[in-house]
Amino acid sequence: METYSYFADGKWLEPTSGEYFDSENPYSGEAWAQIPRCNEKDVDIAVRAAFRAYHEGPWGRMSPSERGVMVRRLGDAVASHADRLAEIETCDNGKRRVDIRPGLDSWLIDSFYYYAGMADKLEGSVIPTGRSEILNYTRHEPFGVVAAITAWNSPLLIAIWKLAPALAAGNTIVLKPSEYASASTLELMKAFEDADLPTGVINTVTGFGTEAGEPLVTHELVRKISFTGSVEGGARVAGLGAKTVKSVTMELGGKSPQLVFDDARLADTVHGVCGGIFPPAGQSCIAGSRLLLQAGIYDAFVEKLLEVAARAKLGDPNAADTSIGPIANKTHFERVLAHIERARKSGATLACGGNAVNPEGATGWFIEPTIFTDVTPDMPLARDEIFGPVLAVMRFDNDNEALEIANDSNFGLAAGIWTEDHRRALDLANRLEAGTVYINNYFDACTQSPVGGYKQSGYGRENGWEGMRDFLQTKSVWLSTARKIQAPF
Ligand code: TXE
Repeated sequence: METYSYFADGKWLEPTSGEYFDSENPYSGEAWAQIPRCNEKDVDIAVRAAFRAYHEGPWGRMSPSERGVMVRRLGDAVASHADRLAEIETCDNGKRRVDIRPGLDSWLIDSFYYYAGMADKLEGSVIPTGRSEILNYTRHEPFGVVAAITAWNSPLLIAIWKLAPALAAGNTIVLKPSEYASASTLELMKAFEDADLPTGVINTVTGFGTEAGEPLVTHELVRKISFTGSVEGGARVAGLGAKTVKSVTMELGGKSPQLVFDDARLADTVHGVCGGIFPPAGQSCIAGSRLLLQAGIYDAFVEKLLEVAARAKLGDPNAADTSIGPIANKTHFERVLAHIERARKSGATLACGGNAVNPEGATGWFIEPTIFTDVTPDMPLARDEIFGPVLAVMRFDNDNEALEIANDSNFGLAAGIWTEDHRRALDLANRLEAGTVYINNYFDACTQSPVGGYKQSGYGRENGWEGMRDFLQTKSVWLSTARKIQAPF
């Protein structure tokens, strides 16, 4: 059994409570590691270390270019530790190795290189005030200590999408991964030791939302909160942060619609729709979990969909030929099964799946790819985020009806449009209430392109310039060259 420590002030520390909690491998269902159960005392150690690093250490005095070099070195460190990081993340949350490696070999490293390059390009502007004796200019400045809280479905990706811009902007950080998948983030801290960052610039505490997360987001020295998680968790954290008026970025859940029109390329679209939800076992905030089919192609599309879903091979997330891995943790496994049970009684038709299974003798938490047809927009199945391998299929007749169903949701994270009519596609892309809209593709992302939600899917953005802007605050400086100030009265 591997036993981890938490990382703060440049040191590996034991939790002040002396307590640890188990981390389970979802493929076997067995505990494989012990994780520190941090509390407010540990959080205070980490936050004060980050505060010192920002206000007293070399980090705050570094030039943007020097900081850029450091951030770039973090990317190099990830590249050289990619094997171990991927192994631990798959072990900790069951994410398929084939879904983790591409990021650790390229686009997650690009996050560090992209923002490292942006560190010395955060130009302010000179404002034309029209007053000859005034020089007014703006500066973009870091917040100071950032609290970054991540979810269990993609710990490394979510952490890196926060770390790279926040550090390049000049902030220091205290990370708290989900209690369901903390180990890969701690391994990331080990990898970062190669980069030789000043002490206290990056710190990681582990533990539960209430015991470690709340002391972190309410700490007086924390200035910025970047949260990825559920709507409930996000609303709670935003409320707590508001008490001390902290700036907050929220990446929350989704119930993203896929709109398929009768002129769509059938086989490709079925692949795109299946690929938009089943490979991560639905455990992605942008999973396309609502399928809206135009009446004319409904039956043919569902038939093809069931054929493809039936081909899915559930199994070891380390194996290259595994189509769908396990559900990341037992709590969520039971949550998804409960959603399926409710849906069975909702009047929708269970077209395939719906069961917990043990592929190849695996003893962990597996659920078959599940498709419900004859779903109506008022059913919980069409409204609630299940965050599992469950697709809700609905029917529509025309563009306006499709749009109405698609936007009839509290969520607004992503949407997919499948049609050969580019005018229709662009028109709908403008009218869909979602932070990301895909046309004849789904699920892609890159460091340069902002992601984030509309409505209860959150606010603020990650990636792109928008992702950097959220870790900066703007200052306006007024310099007067006037030789005399008039008497006020
Ligand atoms: O969320 P939770 P989960 C969403 C996804 C799903 C959820 C799953 O849609 O709904 O996340 O993640 C900490 N004070 N996304 O169940 O419970 C908790 O410890 C402080 C969206 O983990 O909200 C964990 O670290 N912290 C996403 C984190 O919050 C608290 C991508 C998330 O936990 C806390 C991935 C509290 N009161 C998943 N309560 C996207 N949009 O990008 C919990 N936490």
